[in-house]
Amino acid sequence: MNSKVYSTLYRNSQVGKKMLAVLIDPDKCSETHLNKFLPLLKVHTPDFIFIGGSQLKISFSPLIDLFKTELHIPVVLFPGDVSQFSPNADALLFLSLISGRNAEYLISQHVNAAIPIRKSGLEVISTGYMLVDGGSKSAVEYISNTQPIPHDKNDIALATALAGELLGLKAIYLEAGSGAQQPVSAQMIQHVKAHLSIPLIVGGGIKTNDQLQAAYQAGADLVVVGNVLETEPERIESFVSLLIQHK
Ligand code: 1GP
Repeated sequence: MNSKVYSTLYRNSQVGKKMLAVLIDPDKCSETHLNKFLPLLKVHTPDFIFIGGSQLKISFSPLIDLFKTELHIPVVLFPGDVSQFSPNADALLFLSLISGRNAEYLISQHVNAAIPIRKSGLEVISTGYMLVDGGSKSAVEYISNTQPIPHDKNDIALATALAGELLGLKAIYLEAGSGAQQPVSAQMIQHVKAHLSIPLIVGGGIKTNDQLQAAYQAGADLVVVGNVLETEPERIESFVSLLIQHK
């Protein structure tokens, strides 16, 4: 099976080359925003575009095609549920919400999606998705009807991430929730990273260079930023400058 995106993710994580993904939520991506954001992304280009949202029901294949053609970087699906699938993407984060105990998001959606995904030939990156308390109730928490891991329970986070790795998942995503008041703490990232052998993705509530730097220094291999760039797209310039220092 095709593993181009994962090879990059894994190789970079092994040599400590940090990566940045910009999350695009098609529901919030107006034409006006795109006209401003795309030219900036062409100059200050992240490693990946992630595309997805919690409530998305519209077809977003044209948007995937646009990012692929304009930026020449991989576009990775970051789906809120099974309906958010497009064979046009380069890869799919096949997320299992391992911090929760709701079978729907642990395995059930996956059963429904498995056959079409396999038929599509799309690269699949099985990912342990871990929701961590970000200071306010997140859309993921509400929609998935699961409880996040408390912000300071680093051992629970570590045990959950390790269980994911031992089950054969290929990456772990520590998620404070889109627009979180506080990102995942540096202590939690550090604690998980110290014992994990697979790539560590971190996202949720990262709005400043200091927060991005803290996540990288604590051990995040790939950081995902979304919300802040919807309101302040020009911030991508300083994020990418910081990223370059970690390459
Ligand atoms: C959300 O981790 C991503 O799933 C990004 O979060 O939108 O808060 O940057 P933000």
